[in-house]
Amino acid sequence: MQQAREWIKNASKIAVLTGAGISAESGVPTFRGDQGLWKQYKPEELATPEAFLRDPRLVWEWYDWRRHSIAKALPNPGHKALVELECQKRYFTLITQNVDGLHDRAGSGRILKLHGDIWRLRCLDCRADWPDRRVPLPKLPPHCRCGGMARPGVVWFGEPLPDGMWMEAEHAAAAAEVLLVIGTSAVVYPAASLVTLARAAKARIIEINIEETPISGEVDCSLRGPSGEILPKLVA
Ligand code: BJW
Ligand code: ZN
Repeated sequence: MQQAREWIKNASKIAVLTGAGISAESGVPTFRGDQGLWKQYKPEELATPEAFLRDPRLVWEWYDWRRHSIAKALPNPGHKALVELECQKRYFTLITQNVDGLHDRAGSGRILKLHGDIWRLRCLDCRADWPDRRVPLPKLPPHCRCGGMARPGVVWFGEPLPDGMWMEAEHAAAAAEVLLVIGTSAVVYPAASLVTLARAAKARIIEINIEETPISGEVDCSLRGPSGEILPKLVA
């Protein structure tokens, strides 16, 4: 912990990669693990473009339910510690796999949302993209002004990440002196490859997770525990 604090204190360029675990203490379920969403729901039935085309209403019911539970959640001390860190550093990039919007609500500035945003909708016909925070949505599936069907503004398996965002994330990871990897199982690509990229560029890598992950063996420091407790201590 002391060593990690020193690395963070002395670095001017920091990149952070977060995953579902950072929102776990806000009451938002993670995907994998015993309490994870994928225990109850199969990814290929809900989080792929094929699943959506097969049964848009079913997929929308799942997202509407998740929007409902996320709307009640509040940012936790882990999200807030990252806002504090952003204020301290000249070069700071927050890269998240999360779609829940809790980093925004905590007050983080620029956020690279690799997997999109559950609070945005996108038209399948005209490609319009707009925010919609209504919970529940009045009609499922929701529609665009043009009459086309809308989909959640998230990235499903097999889909590319939002235009340009991946390049920015790669650039930040390669330029960082320290990469913090928080609350992610690090099994979803290309997000997980940022760790390898930062490592090749000689960044110090600090992992915060309650469990061991596939990257635990290749990081410089693996802090085992809840991010809502560890991050405030690391940043203070
Ligand atoms: C705590 C904690 C606490 C708990 N404190 N910690 C290379 C190799 C192999 C496969 C691929 C590859 N490249 C691409 C692929 C395919 C695929 C992929 O990665 N598959 C693997 C799973 C096998 N990737 C893709 O398809 C991606 N697209 C792509 O590559 O496109 C290429 C392309 C280019 C051009 C044209 C076409 C295509 C897209 C991936 C999209 C992922 N989408 C999801 C759903 C988002 C929408 C939604 O929310 O519904 O994103 S899947 C899901 O997993 C979600 C998450 O962001 C993502 C990662 O999960 P995360 O955040 O790591 O959560 P968990 O639950 O796994 O882990 C939580 C962790 O927290 C655990 O470790 C806990 O221990 C910990 N924790 N409490 C600290 N309090
Ligand atoms: Zn439209």
